[in-house]
Amino acid sequence: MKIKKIKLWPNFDSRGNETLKVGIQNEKNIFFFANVGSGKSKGKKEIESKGFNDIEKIQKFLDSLNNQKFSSLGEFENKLFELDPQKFNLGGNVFLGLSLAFARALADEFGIELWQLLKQEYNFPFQEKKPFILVNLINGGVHVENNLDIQEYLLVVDYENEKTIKDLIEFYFLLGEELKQKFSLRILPLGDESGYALDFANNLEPLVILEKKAIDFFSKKNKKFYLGLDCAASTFFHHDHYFFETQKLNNQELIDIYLSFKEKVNELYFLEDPLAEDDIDGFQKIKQKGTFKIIGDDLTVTNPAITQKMIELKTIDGIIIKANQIGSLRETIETVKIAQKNNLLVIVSHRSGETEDNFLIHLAKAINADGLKIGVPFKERISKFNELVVVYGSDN
Ligand code: 2PG
Ligand code: MG
Repeated sequence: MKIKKIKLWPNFDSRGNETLKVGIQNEKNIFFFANVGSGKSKGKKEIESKGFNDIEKIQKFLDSLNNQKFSSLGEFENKLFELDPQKFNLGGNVFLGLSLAFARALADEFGIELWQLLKQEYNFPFQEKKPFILVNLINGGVHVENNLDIQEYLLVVDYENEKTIKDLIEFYFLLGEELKQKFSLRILPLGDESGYALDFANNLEPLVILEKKAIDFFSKKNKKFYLGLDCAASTFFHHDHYFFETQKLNNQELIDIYLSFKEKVNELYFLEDPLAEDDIDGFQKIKQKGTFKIIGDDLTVTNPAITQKMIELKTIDGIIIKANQIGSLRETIETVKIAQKNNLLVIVSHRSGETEDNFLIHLAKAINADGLKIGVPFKERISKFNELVVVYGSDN
């Protein structure tokens, strides 16, 4: 495909932060876009993003790609790596955005969907597999100013079709009504991912409320659910200690708290980043218990070399895939392949600062992901759920 022109636009994410929207124009003068969001609880080894101040410099840097022809996504990515091997000039957001916009243009030329193009390009087998979805119903941590140390309280259900989303919307509102009544509130504050973001008695209370409500709701529908937490524990880890509620804890004491949660909330199953990203010893201890599925996010930052190392160190059972953590499609796929080869659960995730770009649903389908973490089916997050119906099919 011949690139006529590349253009960047200053745009904004769901938190109002700067993003750079990438457009690649083909010979028919049609632009194909990508707009990569950003995180707030970031791993230390994530690739930097670029903002508005960098537009002019990047635009000049990219001019050398105008009027060039690339026969495949792989060839185009080779060129990007040749131009900017460390992504210092483009930043992870633009580097990734370029690959995505190019992939969309190429998919259009071939008359196929983005997920089909990615599947072919990176050689993933076709599977009739639908993911489980992790729905972030109650928000805490750095995503909101309430008193919860834990960042995300996740309900996990298998995606079947649009009825799953309808159920989740109903559940979201019923939970909201319950919280209003319980805490005598007329309106509920919402967090960065539009989950409920009020103060609770402690970090356990939201889990107890969620489990009770979910048992009531999903047993009537004959549907299995699990619960999960994204603890994002690096955010409450300072000077070798965890500052959790009013306590200063070592890793064993924090692990004991998670184990005590499990005793009270039986369906608690997934723990993402339960320990800080530098606390390898803590990750090894909790994984060894075998009580939870331990998922790496800040720990692994979608980096193939780090992921390989964390597998060897026996720290994780699964991995969060956020393409912008590493900033390229190629390395994201490398990470996925390492994870799949080692039988890890692969969960594709959004960022807390999202855009209208729904590429992650296509990425999930292309790589046969086990899970998808996309917030709540409400407000700015709904478009990811709607894309799920398009990409994974509906009943109609
Ligand atoms: C996470 C995410 C997404 P952020 O920690 O998993 O829910 O948050 O994008 O702020 O890193
Ligand atoms: Mg996380």
